[in-house]
Amino acid sequence: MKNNLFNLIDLEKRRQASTVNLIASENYASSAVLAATGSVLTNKYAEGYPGRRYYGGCEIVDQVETYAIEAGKKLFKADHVNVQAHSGASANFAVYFSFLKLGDTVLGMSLTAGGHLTHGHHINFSGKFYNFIPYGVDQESERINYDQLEQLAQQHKPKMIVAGASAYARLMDYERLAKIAQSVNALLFVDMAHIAGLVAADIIPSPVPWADIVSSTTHKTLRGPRGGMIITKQALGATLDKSVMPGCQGGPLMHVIAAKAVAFDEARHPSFKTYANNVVTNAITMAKTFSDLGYRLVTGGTDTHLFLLDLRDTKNHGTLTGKDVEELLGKCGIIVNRNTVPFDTQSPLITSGIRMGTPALTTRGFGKKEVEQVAVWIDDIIRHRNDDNQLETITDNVKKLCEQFPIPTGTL
Ligand code: DSN
Repeated sequence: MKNNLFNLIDLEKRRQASTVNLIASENYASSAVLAATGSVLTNKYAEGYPGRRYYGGCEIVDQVETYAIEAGKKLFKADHVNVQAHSGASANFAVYFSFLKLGDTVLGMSLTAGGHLTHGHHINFSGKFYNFIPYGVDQESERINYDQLEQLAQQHKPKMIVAGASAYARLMDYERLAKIAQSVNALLFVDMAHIAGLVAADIIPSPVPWADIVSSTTHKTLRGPRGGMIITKQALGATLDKSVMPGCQGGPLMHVIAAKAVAFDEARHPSFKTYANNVVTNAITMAKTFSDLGYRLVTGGTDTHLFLLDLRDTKNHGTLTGKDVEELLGKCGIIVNRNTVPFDTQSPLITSGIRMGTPALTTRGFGKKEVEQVAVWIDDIIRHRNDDNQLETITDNVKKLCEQFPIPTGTL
């Protein structure tokens, strides 16, 4: 069994090495992040917080967690940071549990507009426990409709407004969101999971000065271990910490907390700023290439690490769904995910769109030439999808490109 399992890990390593990864929420963690995640800190129980634990033997892990908290505060210029949330969804659960009562009214971006399941979708705990009112994007510009949001806030007087998205390529106006929240006495909660690395590198504006609470994952653009974190204004910190533990979680994952600290330090290195800048430049370049090839992009392009192709515009390819294209590209070694687009009539399992992001391939060292090439290959695969010879040639070329750009194993 053990051997089989390690064979599987080895196979996954090879899969990652030999495919082009365009999943906007994935990345390749450094060997220092992987080493901390795989360390003996996994053996330690440490329920509580530094200096206030329910177990003996916590004198070292206390220092680890304190280090991670301070590194997180420094990186995001934050008053208060909780590094114990196991994941982005757990972080959001803890935020709602801290500051809302069951049934409270909340505004959140709808899933088809680019929001996240935990922002009030009816099949998620958030939509079941709280009275979420969805807001969306403008039909024409496909950007957040702040006027509609303001009007919904005035009408429903929510306790909280949730901003942040999983599939929205544009910057958000945090100042306007904060003003709307203040006008109805609501808390502003921003989930910056997707963009945290770009915020850390100061490539795009930070929600931290504007929001009462900010949650994030640490493994997307931030390139750390799989996990969550929560930032609050000082006055909300004690309530939040109590909700995370003992409210929602038991023992913290000290090995992951150590890896978060490694990632926070890595993100303050000048080379991370270059990386984050390249992520956005690559996304803009790739989006423009698709646009030049005749594809329709949601909002016409991107300001961030991701963009969405709208496959409902059929002139390039006939009728194809997101599911079709995800599967087609996957066979040629290009990994993407199907995604709903604004006002999609397809289900989230089928979708009319494809989401693509550049964090992972930028870590690999892809630049302008390579991302343009990948976009052209994707177009070729779609256009020649019934020509096995063409698909075989592209698949070989994808493998060769991956060999030229191995996944870096070093630390920053
Ligand atoms: N599943 C993540 C994403 O891919 O965007 C969000 O949690």
